[in-house]
Amino acid sequence: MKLKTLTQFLIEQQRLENALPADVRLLIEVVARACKTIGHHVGKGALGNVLGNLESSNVQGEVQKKLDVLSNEILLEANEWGGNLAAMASEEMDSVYPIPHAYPRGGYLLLFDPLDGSSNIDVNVSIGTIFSVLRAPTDSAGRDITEADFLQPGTAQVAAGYAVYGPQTVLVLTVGTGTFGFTLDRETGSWMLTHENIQIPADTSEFAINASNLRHWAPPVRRYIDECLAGKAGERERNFNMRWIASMVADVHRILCRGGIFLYPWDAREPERPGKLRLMYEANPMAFLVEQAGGAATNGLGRILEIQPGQLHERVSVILGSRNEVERVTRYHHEVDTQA
Ligand code: AHM
Ligand code: MG
Repeated sequence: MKLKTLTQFLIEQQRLENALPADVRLLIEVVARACKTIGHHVGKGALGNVLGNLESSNVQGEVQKKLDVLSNEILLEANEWGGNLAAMASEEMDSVYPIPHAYPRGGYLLLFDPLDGSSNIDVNVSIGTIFSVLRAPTDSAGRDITEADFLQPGTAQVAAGYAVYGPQTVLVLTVGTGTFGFTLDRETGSWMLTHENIQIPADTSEFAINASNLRHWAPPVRRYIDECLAGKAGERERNFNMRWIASMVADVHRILCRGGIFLYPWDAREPERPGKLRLMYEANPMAFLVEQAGGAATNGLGRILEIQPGQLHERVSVILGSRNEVERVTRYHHEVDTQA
């Protein structure tokens, strides 16, 4: 079987679908190349002296792993000189990273979580890179890019994707024409299209949630999971299975491959915080990929992609995956709202 390369796929998207400006195509290729480099370091593990923590912590007060910081540097260095970007933003940086004046400035903004699944880095469990591409606002030409320029809803994304560093290294991508997966051929170094037009089944009997937080969940989440756990004898009249990898990339990848629902909802541990996951470089790109694959993504009340961000590092409650299950949990939230 002759497989298409990522380059071929992107050129066809540009040519046939007229879906992709040339500079976005080049930008995606650069991100994909950076992911290959990150995957290479991840693969070396202890041999590359890349495991363990640094003394520093990031803007959200989380301990930084060596690989978090290295991955961030790899993405910045790969993307700063190409002329396609006006600025970047990352989970690992307090504020925006403008393109240095030494390089030409382009019309796009890149956001990323350089290495998602931090708690799995040192234990050889799948981790990944998540990214999102936005247009720089037209009125930003000729002035410095600010954080406010990034605060666009997920519906404005031009492209989004993730790379998962697991038994295989896989890149999953959308430019708004469906969701496509590419496996890295480790011998030739090429990304090959192996998952064409991914579709998430609308129904599922598999859920993913960190059940250790059960006592802190809101009633609609508790109700949904209780009903799943009741199995065949309960309201749902079927048995459910549970998976929790604690790397969103790996959990979402499984859902894209075989369906399922992923929940990282608001909980009462830190009630003022809307959730753990970050809207702009975790939830939005994943929601775009999932919707493009026929799934759904909400914060319990509405579409994640329609949320107007107020801050770069804003957090959000996340419920995504198989459409009918996501709609059910969302309905449970609305029922509580209308009863209140
Ligand atoms: P990170 O960006 O610091 O790695 O945190 C995000 C990760 C997600 O990949 C994953 O779904 C979640 O945190 C797991 O959280 P928990 O350890 O609470 O189960
Ligand atoms: Mg993350």
